[in-house]
Amino acid sequence: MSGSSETVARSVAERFEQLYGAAPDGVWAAPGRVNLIGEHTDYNDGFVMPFALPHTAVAAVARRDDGVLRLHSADVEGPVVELRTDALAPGSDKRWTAYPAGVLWALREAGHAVTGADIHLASTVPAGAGLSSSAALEVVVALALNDLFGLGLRGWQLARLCQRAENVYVGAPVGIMDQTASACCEAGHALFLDTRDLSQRQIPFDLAAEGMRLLVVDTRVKHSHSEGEYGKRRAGCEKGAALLGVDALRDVRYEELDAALRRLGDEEEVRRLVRHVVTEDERVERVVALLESGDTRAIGPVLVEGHASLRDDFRISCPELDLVVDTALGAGALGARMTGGGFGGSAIVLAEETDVPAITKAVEEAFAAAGFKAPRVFEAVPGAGARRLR
Ligand code: GAF
Repeated sequence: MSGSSETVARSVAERFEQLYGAAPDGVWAAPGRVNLIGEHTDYNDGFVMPFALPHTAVAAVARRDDGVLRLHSADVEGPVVELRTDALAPGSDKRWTAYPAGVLWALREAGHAVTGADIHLASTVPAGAGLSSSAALEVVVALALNDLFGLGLRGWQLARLCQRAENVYVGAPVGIMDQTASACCEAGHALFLDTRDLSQRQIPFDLAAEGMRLLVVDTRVKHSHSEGEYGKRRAGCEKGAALLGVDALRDVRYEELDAALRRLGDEEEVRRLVRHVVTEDERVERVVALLESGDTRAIGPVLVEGHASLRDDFRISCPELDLVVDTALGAGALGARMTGGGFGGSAIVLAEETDVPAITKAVEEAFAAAGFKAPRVFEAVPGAGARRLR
């Protein structure tokens, strides 16, 4: 699926009509995201700074009023799946359909009279690459249902419901960053988000105007949040907050970090998790300040610090991600780090435009020499958040 959004909307609508025998009521799109900085801070009530990718999940949708939900995806083999809205139950579905069905369940559970839908989905967000393909699916369905049933919910409210769908219906203990990024990002900007109250600031982020580029390197090592490691990190952070007597690690001030770590005594693993989260929140604030003062190149070393913290303290990197970062820096990148949940997925590289070919070549050669699968490298320009296409 590629082309202008009008072409994409038309082809997704045509496929809908073939599947369901009538035109959809509309077509919507929601993007995947890259996180510039602020990793594993969102479930600690902290700060994040994602931006939207041009890659989107697109949904053609028609409203139904008979309690039936029909789902089809261009990206998964198989026929239309038919479910009853009143039979949707958390944990009952282990397929891709749990994401869109979970959104409908969450809306109904929150008291919204959503009485069914026919949905056809198609996505260009790479799956399992740490670029929020699941959140894009959730948000596009939430936005479509919001419009078709006249719910009047704002982007951040849809994000909360999508997070609930993923936490409870799908069973993945994710934070709120990805859904909010998909729902609320704006083209040409990164989103500075306080995940405690979802207050936000759009920060202009136009690297091309300053002769720089941001590359995404998908290592093609697949990751999944429903597997245990993400949940273990989250539980460790919650334990740290409880031991320190705060609601969330966001409440541990950076200036008081050393004292807090001393209070954790011999809880070595918890100390490492706490140190990552508290220093990462500080790094987000530093990046915001640098971008707002026009010192964009200076964010490079902050990204590198973030990677080291995720690798050494949070321990969620992997050899492929480390190789991207080390190779890119060796080939002249301004900064680089893993992005997203970790254990695979993607890294980002900040570079002078003129250095991009040499860095890309160096990374590809390093992967080949290490015997790793060839990575997928592309440039990321901040795109628009979720929207109606037609
Ligand atoms: C994943 C989760 F879905 C997010 O909520 C966030 O925790 C991220 O990992 C790490 O920053 O993308």
